[in-house]
Amino acid sequence: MLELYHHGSSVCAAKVRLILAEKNLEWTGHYLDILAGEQFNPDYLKLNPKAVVPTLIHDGEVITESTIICEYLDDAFTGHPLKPAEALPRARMRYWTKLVDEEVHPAVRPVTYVSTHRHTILKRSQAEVEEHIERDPDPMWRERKRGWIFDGFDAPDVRQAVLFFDHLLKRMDAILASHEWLTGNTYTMADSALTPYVNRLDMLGFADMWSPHHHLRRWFDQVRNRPSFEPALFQYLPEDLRNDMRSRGRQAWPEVKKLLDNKT
Ligand SMILES: N[C@@H](CCC(=O)N[C@@H](CS)C(=O)NCC(=O)O)C(=O)O
Repeated sequence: MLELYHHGSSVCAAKVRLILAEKNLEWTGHYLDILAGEQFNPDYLKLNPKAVVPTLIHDGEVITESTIICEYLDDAFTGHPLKPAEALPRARMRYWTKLVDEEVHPAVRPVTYVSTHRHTILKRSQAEVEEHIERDPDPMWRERKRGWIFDGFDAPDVRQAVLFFDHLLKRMDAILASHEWLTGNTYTMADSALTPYVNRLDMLGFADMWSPHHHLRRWFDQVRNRPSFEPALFQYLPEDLRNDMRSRGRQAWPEVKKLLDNKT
């Protein structure tokens, strides 16, 4: 039995839901409202001491870290393979999944918080906001989160994150100019790993960031047309949160544009 602790707007959880859908696997969900702080509940911390989603439970065994979960699901179950069989394309696939873990995900958090999540969190009292921040077990993320919530676009790491995405989208476009998918001619875990991040920018109304990149636009259309996309990205995202992210994102776009226009 597969159980997934997840949240509707979590890019990392969406990455895992994409693999589950691509492999046609049955699973049971445990929905944690990460904006309300349910990831900090002591019982959940026993499963995932970093207080983040997703967490997979397979027949009672706990597996954390979204990229590891995705590889595990591909290794443990038959069905559509999402890792290339040959060594070179497999290495290329891992280049992208490593990039997602080390650079793309740390950049999406500030962009998402300052554009939308901070507004939801700031509806609480000052003491409740402080408590929410203090409950994050990771001191580095705790301090960065404090900046995103209280300082918004003035937080020191936001500009760097926006410029990172600008650069990433160009790199993806250049690769996709000569391949149908990120690692070659077949859809792999590299494509599913990047999908929630491009979709995040799209949902926030930042698609102008890649309007000149037509290879990337073609890739995103292909990704969106896969049967896995809608259930993995939107089925678990509550309508009010989706609308909130969309409208807050639209309001944030001029700030993002300003950062893009003043790159140096
Ligand atoms: N490296 C972790 C990162 C997980 C992560 O950052 N999850 C976010 C959602 S995408 C989260 O749970 N955030 C909780 C919070 O912001 O307090 C993974 O890949 O699983």
